[in-house]
Amino acid sequence: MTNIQVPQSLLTFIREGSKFLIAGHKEPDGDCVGSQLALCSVLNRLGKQAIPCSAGPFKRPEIVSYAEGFTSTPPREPESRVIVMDCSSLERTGDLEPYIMGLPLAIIDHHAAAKPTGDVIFLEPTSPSVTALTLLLIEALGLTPTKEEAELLFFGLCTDTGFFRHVDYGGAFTFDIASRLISAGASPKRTFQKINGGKSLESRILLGLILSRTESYYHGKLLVSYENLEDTERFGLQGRDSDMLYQLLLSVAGVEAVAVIRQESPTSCTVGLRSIDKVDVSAIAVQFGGGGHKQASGFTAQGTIAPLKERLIRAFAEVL
Ligand SMILES: [Mn+2]
Repeated sequence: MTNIQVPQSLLTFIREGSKFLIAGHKEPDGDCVGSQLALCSVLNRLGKQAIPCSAGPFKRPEIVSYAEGFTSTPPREPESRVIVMDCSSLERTGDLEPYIMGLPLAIIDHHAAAKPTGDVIFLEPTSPSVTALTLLLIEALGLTPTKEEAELLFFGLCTDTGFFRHVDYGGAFTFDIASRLISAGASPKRTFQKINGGKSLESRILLGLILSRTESYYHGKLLVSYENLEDTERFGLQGRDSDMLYQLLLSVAGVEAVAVIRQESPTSCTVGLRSIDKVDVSAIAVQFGGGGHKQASGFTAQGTIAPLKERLIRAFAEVL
């Protein structure tokens, strides 16, 4: 099982407060939104006021429907306390920062590189999601999640783990949490549909177009494709589904890394890089002035697709 302990100071912070602003990072994801809304619901059940706050924008299709439940200009009262979820600094909350600055602050996060600042800190990098930590918090408060809270928490667990695809050896804790949330009323089937369904036909056609242009290098270890300005004109930014695109390209036998170049304007491109295991694509991205993680990174570059593609393929020579 797990030895994650909910800090006593966090329980006290919650018990002694009556009005809470529950904030998350800008450009929220499912984990952020699910944690915030479930915690607000729990605080309401405890007879406390809790306001979900986010600077937005709610760009990811699976969370768009939650946007209306959040405010970006929360009221600030003398007795307000702030809980920041899924990030460790006020700066990451974006335009919320001036509204919550200087108030008593608790942090609940699971990012390994985080350097949290706050009066109370619950940082647990071994946790697959902040929603998992939120479940532990609910249980430590002596409660069990309602069906609606369980659905929100399970949603965040699924988005942060790529519906459990990123869970590796030692991941039993993730399924332990999942089991408790399903017992409390969450449905894996409905959650999967909510995350992966609801796409436009145009977005599937765009995926097909980009896939059909894929070229293979280094005996199939590197796959490269691109999206040009005409695509963006025809399908718009909403039509993009990067996660599914990378998933499909990374499923090819023998592939180790994937690059997708997008012409964003007549003079600039963005490049997304992904790898399966051994290749550190963040080292490639850094060479082009970008950054990210070992398995997922990117950068922005001046110029057009063709010359950039040549340079990018050369950069992979050392690692493939
Ligand atoms: Mn998260």
